[in-house]
Amino acid sequence: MSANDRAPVRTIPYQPARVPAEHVVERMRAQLGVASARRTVRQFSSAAVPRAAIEDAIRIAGTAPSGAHKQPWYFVAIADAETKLQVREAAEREERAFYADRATPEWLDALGPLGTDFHKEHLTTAPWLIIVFRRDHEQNADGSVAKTYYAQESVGIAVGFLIAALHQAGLATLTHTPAPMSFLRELCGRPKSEKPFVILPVGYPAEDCVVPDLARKPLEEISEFR
Ligand code: IYR
Repeated sequence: MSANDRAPVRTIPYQPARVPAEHVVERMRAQLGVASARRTVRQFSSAAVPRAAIEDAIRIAGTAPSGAHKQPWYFVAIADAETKLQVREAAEREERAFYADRATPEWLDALGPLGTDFHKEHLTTAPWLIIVFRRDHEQNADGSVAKTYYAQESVGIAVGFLIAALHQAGLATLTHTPAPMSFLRELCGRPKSEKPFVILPVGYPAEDCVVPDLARKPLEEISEFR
């Protein structure tokens, strides 16, 4: 079937309440305050976080825009202690090799000030691990294969939504990408058509949590207006 033969999508009205311009400015300033307070955390409390909150966070991630509306993401949320330990052991195996051999001297130099190493305690301490997969294609109901488009970009945006939602609800995350991550596919029983994208440990920061005293680039350095 060619694109021309397909019925156009049904449309529905979209008229959200209009926010006056001065309120847009105020609201954005308030959001800047919230976003600026977010920090990536490496020390998590083991205090429980209700599953309902994680479910809604994933629903929020699932509202992200995606190429051809293919929604090329899949989330595996893990609270089970034994499974978290398996993820940790496998991740630490990869990370040990990364720090010992795989990382270039330049990369190790860039990571030096952050003080990271192969120990990944957060993978067992955080009450939840959300493992995000990128779907490169999907099976249609009739068994045929449907490609996804801009999957990398789409999943990146969805993870942005997810991190922001978790933060706004009072939870902390760490964007963790052990390399390679293919062990996550086997561990989570996901198909070859899905590629692990990131692990997000989720929970409250530990009581004694500290973060590096880093500054964010100012507006002038990250943008220009014409
Ligand atoms: N994946 C490793 C290394 C690492 C890489 C980057 I780029 C970081 O910003 C932080 C860590 C690890 O998690 O330790």
